[in-house]
Amino acid sequence: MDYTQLKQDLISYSKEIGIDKIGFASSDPFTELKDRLIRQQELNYHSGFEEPDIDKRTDPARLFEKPRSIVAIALAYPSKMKDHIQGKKGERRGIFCRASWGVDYHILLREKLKMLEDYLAQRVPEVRTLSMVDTGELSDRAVAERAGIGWSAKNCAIITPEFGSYVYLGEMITNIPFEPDEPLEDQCGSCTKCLDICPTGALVSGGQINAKRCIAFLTQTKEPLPEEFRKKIGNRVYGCDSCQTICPKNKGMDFHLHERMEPEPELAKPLLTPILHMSNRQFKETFGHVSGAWRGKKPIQRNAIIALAHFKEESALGDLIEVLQKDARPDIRGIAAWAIGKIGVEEGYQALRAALETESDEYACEEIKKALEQQ
Ligand code: B12
Ligand code: SF4
Ligand code: SF4
Repeated sequence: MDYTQLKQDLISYSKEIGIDKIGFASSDPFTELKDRLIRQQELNYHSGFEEPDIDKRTDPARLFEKPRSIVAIALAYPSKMKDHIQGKKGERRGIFCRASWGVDYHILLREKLKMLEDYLAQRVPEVRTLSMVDTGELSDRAVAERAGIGWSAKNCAIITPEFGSYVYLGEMITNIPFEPDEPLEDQCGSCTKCLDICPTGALVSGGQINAKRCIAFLTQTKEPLPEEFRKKIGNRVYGCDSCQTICPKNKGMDFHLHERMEPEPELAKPLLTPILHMSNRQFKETFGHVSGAWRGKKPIQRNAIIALAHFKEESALGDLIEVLQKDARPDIRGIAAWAIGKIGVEEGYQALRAALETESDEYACEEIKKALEQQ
């Protein structure tokens, strides 16, 4: 079998099916990454969302019998909305990060990888493949870096020269000995814009994140959000793009190459107040197809409450009071109390005083008391 020709044919096929960038890497263990992951865990800088078994994460041979190569792919996503909508007083809006615009990227990349798998199966009867996107064991970024898709930047992202960092990544382990591509040169140079802008100081040094301080992580937690982060979240209801939007390498990068990645403005920048009262079913029907829905409605509702406080949105006071009085979840009642305190009007304080009489949950009571102290 002429594997050089097969590689060229696979590259051509990938273009035909709308894969924006493809690269080839060896399937050797990721030893540098292993040390890095251990260190991140020791520092408690990891998110907890990633596969916990570091050996599996860093040795493809633990996942796949006799691997010979990894094929990495990238799909570029839009950074600007065509029909931009702006929130205003009385109609405040939240914002989902760009990686949650359009149809869930896991679905789109898995479809492309399946097409590559099928193509290889037609050409090489004995081929074996194992594909993954985000939720798999491997570090998608480490694979992409090794395969020459982009460089590993100070904001932690893989930045491609062609599409900036606005790319989703995925990969396929194979038993075919494809010739590996060369990694790219780091092009960050002396720039530190991403580190400087990060609202929470999560980028502790170039290429090193404390995920526990990253807003992208914090917007996805289901636990009560520590006070120090509430102001910093602003109106982000899911994810954070600040270290990417500031990046000079992303200047002018806005690609609309995949119809299903186009954001629906009403979902990407949703009205905040209606989110507060959504049932599970309504939430699923509205947001179920976007990647930002994977943690369910609770974190999004909590973030929507924080966003209303950020705007000091008086028109939402009645809705927040209703949450304070009726929501079954104590931490949601607690955050509503905090938001009512931030809006800071007498009607809100009255509701807080009344709630304190009836509230039985310790956390919610604490939040109500703290909110009342701000009077
Ligand atoms: C856990 C996770 C998170 C966590 C932690 C993020 C992080 N930086 O580690 C949280 C929830 C915070 C998060 C946020 C985001 N995420 Co995320 N996330 C992941 C996930 C599941 C695992 C990442 C991981 O293992 N991190 C651990 C670190 C230590 O390793 P790594 O970044 O994977 O690998 C690099 C480092 O190890 C570094 N490294 C290794 N050794 C050394 C040594 C030195 C000295 C240095 C400097 C660096 C270094 O090089 C590797 C290659 O870049 C991946 C999917 C996957 N399976 O890989 C998606 C993934 C990384 N996320 C992605 C995206 C889009 C995001 C967000 C942009 C979403 C958003 N807008 O809110 C933000 C970006 C935040 C940021 N600045 O990184 C994309 C990245 C695409 C790209 N172009 O890079 C991925 C690849 C998903 C995908 N398949 O497309 N994410
Ligand atoms: S995503 Fe936001 S919070 Fe996280 S590192 Fe980037 S700028 Fe900081
Ligand atoms: S902002 Fe500057 S340092 Fe940060 S990733 Fe972009 S080029 Fe690199």
